[in-house]
Amino acid sequence: SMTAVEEKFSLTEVLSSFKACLEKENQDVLMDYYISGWKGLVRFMNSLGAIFSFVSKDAVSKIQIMEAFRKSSSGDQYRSLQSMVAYELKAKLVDLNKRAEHSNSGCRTILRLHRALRWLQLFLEKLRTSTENSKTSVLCTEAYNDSLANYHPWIIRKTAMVSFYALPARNTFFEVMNVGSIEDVVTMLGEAMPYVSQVYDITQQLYAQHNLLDLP
Ligand code: 1Q0
Repeated sequence: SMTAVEEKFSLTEVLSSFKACLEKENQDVLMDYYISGWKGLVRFMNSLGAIFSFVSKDAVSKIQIMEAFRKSSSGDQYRSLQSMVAYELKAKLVDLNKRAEHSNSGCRTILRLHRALRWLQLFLEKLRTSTENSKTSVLCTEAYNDSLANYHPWIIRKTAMVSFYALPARNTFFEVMNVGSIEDVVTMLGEAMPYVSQVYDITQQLYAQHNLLDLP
């Protein structure tokens, strides 16, 4: 059922979570805002139709894993991505070579979302610079092939590609964002995306520094 809050929901608010993620002093990426950004994105995805439920189910399960860590007795350790990495590595809570007793570590779970954030970044940038004749399925496929596809097995790539054909047209996308005119959307994305990129870059650097970019 739709609540008043859901009806007013706009992509501007969702993307502002990624701005709020970044702690001023030390550039830490704050977990609660990171999670709430993802929750907002999932709501958008759900509004695009049931065909994307295989995507949103996986995103939701990863969000839930992170929420459980945050609510656990070691919740404080998960305050930021930086503190999570330090804590899980020190306490040997990360399966580094193959999934075993720590198959759903915070580090490997966030890595999946992090890779998906790259897709989002590429897709929204393509949407921002697209023209009236651009096909969303093409923009989405290109963004996917340059990001997530590299980590997905054939069967998921195939399913993803097929579902992209069900994406609504460019204009519908702009409407669903609930930001205003196409011009307003372009302006908003131009302002908000640098924050998403910053979150992506800082996370990428953190993971590279600790050799965590290939976690199973
Ligand atoms: C807009 C349409 C959405 C298209 C999303 C493109 C990504 C497709 C990915 C399909 C794969 C999902 C199935 C599960 C994959 C997992 O195997 C994989 C790896 O995890 P694991 O535990 O098996 O190692 N999981 C992932 O790679 C994570 C995938 C999460 C994808 C979340 C994407 C959410 C994006 C939402 C934004 C939609 C709205 C954007 C624009 C708003 C405009 C109105």
